[in-house]
Amino acid sequence: MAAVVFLLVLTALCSSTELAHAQDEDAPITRHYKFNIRMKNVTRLCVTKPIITVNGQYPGPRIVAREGDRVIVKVVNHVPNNITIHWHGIRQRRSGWADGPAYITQCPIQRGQSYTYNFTVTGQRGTLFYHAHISWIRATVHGPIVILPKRGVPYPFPKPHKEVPILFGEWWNKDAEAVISRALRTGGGPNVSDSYTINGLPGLLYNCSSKDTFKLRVSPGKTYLLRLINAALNDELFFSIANHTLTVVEADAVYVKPFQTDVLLITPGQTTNVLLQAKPYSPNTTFLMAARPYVTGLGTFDNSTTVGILQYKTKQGQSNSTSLFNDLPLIMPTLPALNDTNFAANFSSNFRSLANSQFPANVPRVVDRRFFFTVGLGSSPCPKNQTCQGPNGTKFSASVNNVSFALPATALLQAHFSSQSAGVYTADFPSTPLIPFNYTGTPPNNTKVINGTKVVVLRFNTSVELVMQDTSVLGAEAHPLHLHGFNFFVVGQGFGNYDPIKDPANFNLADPVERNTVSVPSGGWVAVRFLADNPGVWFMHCHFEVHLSWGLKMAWVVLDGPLPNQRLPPPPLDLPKC
Ligand SMILES: *[C@@H]1O[C@H](CO)[C@@H](O)[C@H](O)[C@H]1NC(C)=O
Ligand SMILES: *[C@@H]1O[C@H](CO)[C@@H](O)[C@H](O)[C@H]1NC(C)=O
Ligand SMILES: *[C@@H]1O[C@H](CO)[C@@H](O)[C@H](O)[C@H]1NC(C)=O
Ligand SMILES: *[C@@H]1O[C@H](CO)[C@@H](O)[C@H](O)[C@H]1NC(C)=O
Ligand SMILES: *[C@@H]1O[C@H](CO)[C@@H](O)[C@H](O)[C@H]1NC(C)=O
Ligand SMILES: *[C@@H]1O[C@H](CO)[C@@H](O)[C@H](O)[C@H]1NC(C)=O
Ligand SMILES: *[C@@H]1O[C@H](CO)[C@@H](O)[C@H](O)[C@H]1NC(C)=O
Ligand SMILES: *[C@@H]1O[C@H](CO)[C@@H](O)[C@H](O)[C@H]1NC(C)=O
Ligand SMILES: *[C@@H]1O[C@H](CO)[C@@H](O)[C@H](O)[C@H]1NC(C)=O
Ligand SMILES: *[C@@H]1O[C@H](CO)[C@@H](O)[C@H](O)[C@H]1NC(C)=O
Ligand SMILES: *[C@@H]1O[C@H](CO)[C@@H](O)[C@H](O)[C@H]1NC(C)=O
Ligand SMILES: *[C@@H]1O[C@H](CO)[C@@H](O)[C@H](O)[C@H]1NC(C)=O
Ligand SMILES: [Cu+2]
Repeated sequence: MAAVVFLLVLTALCSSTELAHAQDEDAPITRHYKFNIRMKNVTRLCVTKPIITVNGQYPGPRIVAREGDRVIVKVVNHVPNNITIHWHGIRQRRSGWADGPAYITQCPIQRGQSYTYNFTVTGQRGTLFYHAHISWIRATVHGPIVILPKRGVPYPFPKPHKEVPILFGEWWNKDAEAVISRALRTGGGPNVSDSYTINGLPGLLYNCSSKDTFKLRVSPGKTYLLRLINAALNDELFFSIANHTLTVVEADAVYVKPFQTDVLLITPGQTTNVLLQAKPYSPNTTFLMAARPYVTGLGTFDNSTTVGILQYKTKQGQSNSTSLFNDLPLIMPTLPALNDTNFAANFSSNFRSLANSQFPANVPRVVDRRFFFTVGLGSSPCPKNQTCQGPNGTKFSASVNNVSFALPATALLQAHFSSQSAGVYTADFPSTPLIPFNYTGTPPNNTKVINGTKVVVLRFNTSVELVMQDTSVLGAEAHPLHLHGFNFFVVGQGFGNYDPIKDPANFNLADPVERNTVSVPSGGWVAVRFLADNPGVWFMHCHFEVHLSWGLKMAWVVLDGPLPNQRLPPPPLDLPKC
């Protein structure tokens, strides 16, 4: 048993050494990967089930690139399910055809088909991840993207001894596709997951799981860069390592002003790089790292805790423990209460851009267009001949400005590119709520959402200010909103209803954090700015998969600019058809 885990760790260490020595060229290079999407039987919590994987691996293999490199990934689908892969956080400058969300930028790759994603990694460095972007298949189809700085360009923090991706995930004993399809049929909430995972392993607090525990072995005195990725479907997670303070240095592949913390909060869709400084000696102790959710919504949730082990090597490089963990005391970290919204607000306010000459914060100063979007849950009527398990016998729904987004039968980007939007989408997505109300107070009694495939059309280089306001229609709840194709600057956040007169005075336009996913606070709002300088169709959605399924999503269409290098090139020849 111990040997299995040991091997896993060895593999991780070997590949992180490779990171440092793999390439000798200075110029950007092209990196080729092949993803065979296939079924694999995997056992967790004593349940064996076939899951959809990349190359038989769960989590999937790591993609490594240097800033400036081109990445080419040929995806071959060997499973009955339709597949697409999204390179979460990659800017995809003028390569929207490679972004991946199903029916937004491409039709799915069907069984027996393949599609080659082709993009460059420009102006980003740090950690991102890839995941399937259709239905709930990302539950098992995801993996790290490691973006190293250009050769010869150091990190703006001490060089770590080793780099270790740490992916958080969510495991269902049942097939996750069956879980969401049942929920959509009945209108009720989906079954919650059976465990959280660290690098695919639930950890020793779950039944039948002690051998499936992630183990990180460190040498005294060394510094480690942990590349944290929240690939869970429906839960923000607190994370902490017992008796170790972590230094946050990067978020969503953008460096931040370093700050120290004992506990992190990371939403689905976010990535965070932290430095772990190992103690100068080898303590006679085994430390646990743990993650469990931060939850604000109504309803049931998976309140369990996943743990991994931090173990010190001795001077000789041996572990001071012959077996996995049983002969040294285990210390568990302390995590905030499951509903600690004050922690969430304070923690997120610590993130600041470096905003120096090498890494400036190019915050749009002048705003061309302002948008105010409500985000939250609602309900839609139960079909006449059915009984529904959503609120008061209705079906759960979720919306932006009361529009629950309906996926089209063909991809929006193709319709836009070929000027054939008629019958696919309409350009009348509301800029503000059609019926204003007290968003965080007692909701009006008609909360039924409308369905539609509506987009906002932006001219090239429009600078956008977007305020996203949580609603308490079905109870206040935090929502991690993710924008494709851009990073945005998080210029403000607060509780209650956004005040367009008073709140902008407090906006941070000097060093706001730049990221691709931000949590709209529970019962509050967040303001972001971005420059629409990337032509294409860009999805924006809640990164809670259940809310995405219920319609908390919309799309921005960014038109071509006047110059040749401001236009979206034509689609690749192998782009899948619907
Ligand atoms: C998974 O296991 C089942 C039962 O042993 C077997 O029938 C099936 O072929 C296996 N699937 C894969 C993908 O290995
Ligand atoms: C990737 O895209 C670049 C730029 O458009 C092109 O030159 C190259 O041939 C493409 N490679 C593949 C394998 O499609
Ligand atoms: C870990 O932290 C606890 C609580 O702060 C402290 O009592 C204990 O001595 C520490 N143990 C080690 C090995 O650092
Ligand atoms: C988690 O939820 C279960 C079932 O609702 C409950 O019995 C248990 O006390 C909860 N655990 C924690 C740590 O909140
Ligand atoms: C483990 O640590 C103890 C004291 O910390 C030391 O006496 C012992 O020799 C160590 N064992 C190994 C295998 O290094
Ligand atoms: C290390 O911990 C073990 C288990 O708690 C204990 O038996 C042993 O005496 C400790 N060694 C030292 C040097 O503290
Ligand atoms: C958090 O949960 C605790 C225990 O369930 C409860 O007493 C407290 O009121 C909750 N706090 C908030 C802010 O909801
Ligand atoms: C419910 O009604 C719809 C059309 O209104 C029909 O397509 C469907 O088959 C009916 N379902 C049942 C279970 O009767
Ligand atoms: C359900 O109906 C009851 C009584 O009509 C009402 O008080 C309650 O607010 C409703 N709940 C929701 C979630 O609509
Ligand atoms: C909105 O509702 C909240 C909570 O009930 C209340 O405190 C606030 O005064 C209301 N705001 C307005 C503008 O009515
Ligand atoms: C809904 O709101 C209207 C207007 O505020 C009110 O007249 C009506 O009684 C409400 N209906 C219910 C079921 O609460
Ligand atoms: C796969 O996608 C195609 C094209 O959109 C669609 O016609 C087909 O029904 C889908 N198949 C499955 C199994 O979802
Ligand atoms: Cu949400």
